Amino acid sequence: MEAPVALKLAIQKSGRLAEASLRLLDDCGIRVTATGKLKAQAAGFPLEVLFLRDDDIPQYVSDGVADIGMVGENEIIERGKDVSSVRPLGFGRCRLSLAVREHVAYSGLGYFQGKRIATSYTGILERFLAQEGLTAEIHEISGSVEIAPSVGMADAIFDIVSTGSTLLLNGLKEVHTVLRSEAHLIAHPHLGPAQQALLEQLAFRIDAVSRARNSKYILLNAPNDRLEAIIRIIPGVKSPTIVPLAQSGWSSVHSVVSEDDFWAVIGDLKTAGAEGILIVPIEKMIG
Ligand code: PRT
Ligand code: ZN
Repeated sequence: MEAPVALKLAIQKSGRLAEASLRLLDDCGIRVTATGKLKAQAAGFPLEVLFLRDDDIPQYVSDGVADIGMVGENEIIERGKDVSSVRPLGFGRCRLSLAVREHVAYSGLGYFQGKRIATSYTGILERFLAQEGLTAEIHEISGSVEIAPSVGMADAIFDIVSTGSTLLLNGLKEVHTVLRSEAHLIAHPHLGPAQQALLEQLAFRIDAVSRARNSKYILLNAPNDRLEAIIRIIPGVKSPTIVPLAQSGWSSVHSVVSEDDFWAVIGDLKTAGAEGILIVPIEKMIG
């Protein structure tokens, strides 16, 4: 008998994307027990999970050893492998930036002409310098790039920055952002029909989770003569639900607000006369 088809997903074994990748699967109803082994069979979806170094994920997916993967855009672009991006995943956000020693009087990208720059992202840096018409000496190092200037190995670094505290601790300042990155779901460019169908089911679940993560359910009470103003502030997915309260002349309004403009919306609602505002997380949100 033929083995049932399972989609092979590559995720980071350990590191900054590992936990968030497993949490996303879990929110999609897919349970994976990370046993420290190379592979695991998931429950809740026909999925086989491969645990790899993030650097290797684009290669495994482009070779078809894995059908799909979760990996940072920085690695996808740096590796230059033939993979298609299916979705941004909303975690692992960072930027790839140029940084110089803090006392340098930096006046623009011309500073880097002829300088020594340490990085693990030689491909992205080379392309960026060429595009800016600059020539610099690129020193490839695989870890602790931020110490290169203080040990005299480089004048500047090109590295991943998130909060900026690593730069600060090493006496460096960020002067130019080259790329903003987040984790993406990637796929082998020529999946078979069974794999493609499974990928679509998985992407559907991921969309429902992403939408829910970016939204909050909001409930509030308001006098009926304020309802029009309030509905203008929280139009909802289709339109808000309005339920009369036991107290005459008052209603309860239910709607959905986006995480991004959440605090601004709350302020506007209070000004418009809303009371008893309740904010509730949404578990899943289907299109
Ligand atoms: O072992 P493996 O090769 O799998 O892991 P890794 O050590 O290469 O990667 P890892 O786990 O550090 O990062 C995996 C991915 O997370 C990266 O490719 C990025 O897409 C993303 N990401 C998000 C980050 C950061 N934020 C981040 N802050 N990757 C690295 N950093 C490092 C950065 O290199 C620097 O040393 O954190 C430091 C800077 O952080 P701040 O907050 O001090 O600015
Ligand atoms: Zn890595």
